[in-house]
Amino acid sequence: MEDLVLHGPMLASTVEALEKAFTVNRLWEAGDKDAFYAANAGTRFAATGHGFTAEMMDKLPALEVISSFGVGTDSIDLKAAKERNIRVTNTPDVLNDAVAELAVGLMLTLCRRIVPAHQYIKDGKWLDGAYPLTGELTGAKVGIIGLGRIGKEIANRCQAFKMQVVYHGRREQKFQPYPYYADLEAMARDVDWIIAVVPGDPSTAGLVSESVMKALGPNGAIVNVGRGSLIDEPAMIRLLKSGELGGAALDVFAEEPKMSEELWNMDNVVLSPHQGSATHKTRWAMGDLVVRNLLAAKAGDPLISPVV
Ligand code: A2R
Repeated sequence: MEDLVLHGPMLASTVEALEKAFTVNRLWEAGDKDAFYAANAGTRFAATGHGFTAEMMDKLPALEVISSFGVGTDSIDLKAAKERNIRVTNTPDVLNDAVAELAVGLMLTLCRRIVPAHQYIKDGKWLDGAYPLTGELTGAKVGIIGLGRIGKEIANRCQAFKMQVVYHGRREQKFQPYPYYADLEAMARDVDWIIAVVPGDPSTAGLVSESVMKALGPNGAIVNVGRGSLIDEPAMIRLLKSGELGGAALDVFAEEPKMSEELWNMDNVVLSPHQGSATHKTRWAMGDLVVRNLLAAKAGDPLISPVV
């Protein structure tokens, strides 16, 4: 059977499917890494949910395809792959609904103060009086940064909540029904919520800057389901503390799983441990796409979802 390098652990269903077509060689389990790479010098295929460096590519000189689990490819050295004629695939679309529902869930949780209200009951405080009034999503304006595959699903769900949807990206999408802002700061000034869902790459690093968050202001809040690198995190923490930014609901962090512990105890913050696509159904579908890309590569058929 054809060999395959598996970088790190994957879902049991994915590994099971891989093992039907490949001899799966587990990199993370190898005690002697040099011996592992030497034994896989002729291996053409790899699967990963943990990125892929240029150094790894150099150690696998026959590599033709890396099939990556996830839509974001920021942990894979795409430039190095291109230079070495290695194709890379990802798992777009199958996770749109799961990420979109978490984005809206985080926004709702922050807006209606669901976490502190839950704690209020557990602390026995309801017996002494009603919980304070909260904000409401109905009629509020939300600006989506990145009206892509996931962004459009978020927009659909925000409309179901009777919100006004606008968006920012590098270019206007003429056939979308939502108003476009070329200037992110101008959008931030006009909206109550920002939801960020762009890829993590040099062009998006720090896109949600201190000035954007100041423009969003004390009555505004940011939701991030893209990558931690999109937000200037130290500035965000400062602004949340001073009240110059109203709130934040975050599924991703610059140095995750680490983050400033200051975020843990803020009442105007909701935290989630990178759960966007983390449902049984979606993770199964992502794994299935990882496998289907590799089967296509092995058969010499066109790749299903190539990135490069
Ligand atoms: O800029 P455009 O018109 O190409 O729109 C893309 C937008 N985008 C940006 N917006 C502003 N400044 C940038 N430098 C920039 N770079 C990209 O992000 C597009 O609307 C959106 C990305 O959409 P998709 O490529 O369809 O990605 P998808 O599947 O929605 O996933 C987005 C990200 C992943 O890369 C992961 O980091 C995370 O969400 O799960």
